[in-house]
Amino acid sequence: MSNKEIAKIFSQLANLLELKGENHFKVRAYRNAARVIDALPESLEEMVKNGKDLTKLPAIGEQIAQKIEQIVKTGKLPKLERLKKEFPPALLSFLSIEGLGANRVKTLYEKLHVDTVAKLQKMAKEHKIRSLKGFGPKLEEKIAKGLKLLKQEGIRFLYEEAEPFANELKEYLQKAPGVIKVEIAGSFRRRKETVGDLDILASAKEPEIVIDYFTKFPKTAEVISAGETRSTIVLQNSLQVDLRVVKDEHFGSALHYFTGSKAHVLEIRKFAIDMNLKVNEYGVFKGSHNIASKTEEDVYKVFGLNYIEPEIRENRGEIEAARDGKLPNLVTLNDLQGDLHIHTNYSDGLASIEKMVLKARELGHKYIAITDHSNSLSIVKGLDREKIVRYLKEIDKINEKYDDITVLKGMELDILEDGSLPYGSDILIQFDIVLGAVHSKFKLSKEQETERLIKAIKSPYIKVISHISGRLIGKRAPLDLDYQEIFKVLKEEGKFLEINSQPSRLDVNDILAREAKEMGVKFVINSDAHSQMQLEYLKYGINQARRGWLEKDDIANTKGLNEFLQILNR
Ligand code: DGT
Ligand code: CA
Ligand code: CA
Repeated sequence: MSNKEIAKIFSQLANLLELKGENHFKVRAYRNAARVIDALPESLEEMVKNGKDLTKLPAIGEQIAQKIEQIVKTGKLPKLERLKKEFPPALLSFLSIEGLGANRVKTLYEKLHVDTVAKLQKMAKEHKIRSLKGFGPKLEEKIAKGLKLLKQEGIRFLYEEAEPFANELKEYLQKAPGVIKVEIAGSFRRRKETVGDLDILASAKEPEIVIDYFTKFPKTAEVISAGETRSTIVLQNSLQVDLRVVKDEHFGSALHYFTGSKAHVLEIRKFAIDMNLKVNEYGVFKGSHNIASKTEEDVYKVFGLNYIEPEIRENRGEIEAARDGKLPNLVTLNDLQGDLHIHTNYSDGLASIEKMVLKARELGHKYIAITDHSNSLSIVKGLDREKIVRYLKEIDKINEKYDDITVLKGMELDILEDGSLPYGSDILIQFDIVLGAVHSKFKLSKEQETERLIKAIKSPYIKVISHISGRLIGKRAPLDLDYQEIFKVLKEEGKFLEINSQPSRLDVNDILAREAKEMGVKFVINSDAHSQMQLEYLKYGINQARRGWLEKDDIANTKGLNEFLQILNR
């Protein structure tokens, strides 16, 4: 069981106890434990197996340690199972709606008997929520909006949530008797930020044996169907998994079909008709003659197309580009030489500056920027000058100590409501790189928000705009901004647009990234890590960049340090 799964159990436990009205110290203890476990670099399962003392970990006491052992050994926590039976399952999902904490969810449940998404939607529509104590029209509107997001995205899994299951399933199926090839297809292979379900393709001489083995996957909660060549299961975490087993000689065309997207596959089909060919999951047919089916490369080749990477198979012009030899040469993780958005325990990160630097060196970065939050570097009534001095000195010391990595002095600066900055030039001038970000006040009009950002971009100190839309996938809608106008200014000012690699942000998204690229904007891809483990999140940012057709040259942190600093300070 992965740390992520264990963390999720504790966070659900905290939520349910809160709904129940338990002592809030207890609730907080579980929530803190979830946060620590989620960010832990070593596997808890391994630690338990090796008899390590878990209470040495931060936020893990005797009781929580016992629970962890129980989870690792049995796969579940009886206390959580019991609590889950006390509440309708929809209440847990309500908690992910912005503005709804446990108390309010409880009120909705007790006063309006709201226990399904549909009922909550109905109550919002009939304006029955606004008159509840502690609610009001604004909140009612927010709930309605949040519900919409929940329905659109909330039932989907974040790519990163699905990833460990995809890997585990692939490894498992590779051990199925008689299996030849196994590949994860569908939106997961296209590296979409969320996936509706996992689609797996395998090849074998005797599909039934593989299907039977598949339904015995240990984390299966329910077998929905198990036919001769296809099967669907639902895992314990409610992720659905479809398996198709084909003959090995059809693997390429089947992989192309099941990778999708539907729109891309349909467009290829039209392309085939124009060439008097027919295409389906078994191959490309000229009359009754199968002329391409072994590999995806073969399939594209018979159409005279260059190979199209899965990330851009969305029918957004990739087929024409493949025909005309104009496909982008997509950026890869190896191209990155630095990471410019990293938090430490100077603000809300879990590790020290040095710990983050050590991990970044391990990952092969040539340079990084430590960028703690501006408000953590201030005290209530203004700047904490002493803290800033300590912070900057510590970075100097680390630069003296390690000669194979350069640590830039950075800060993630809150852009104020009117677009001005909370610090003056006396402070800002001491920093190598300042990221501008909007963290609060998601309530201005579109024009005001756009103005706010443009004003910040024009400040000589701000070099990067971080997580521009402010969205949290499935939880908080993106800011309504005039993105084209902002991209124009970014380009004019030579400032960078961040692709934030946090799995629930992935901000800017693929579509906006491509639009910005076409307008000549340059990017940085950053982890926004709050722990050592999260430094590896860059791979998710890379996925999003690739989906946005970005190439090495579009991204400033693919350059060596000197060249990077040159373009940064141009
Ligand atoms: P998802 O699961 O919502 O994240 O998105 P996908 O793209 O994984 O879609 P899914 O799971 O419904 O189907 C997997 C692939 O199978 C899809 O990308 C293309 C192929 N496929 C499924 N249904 C159809 C269909 O009705 N027509 C065509 N042409 N292809 C289909
Ligand atoms: Ca799918
Ligand atoms: Ca599917």
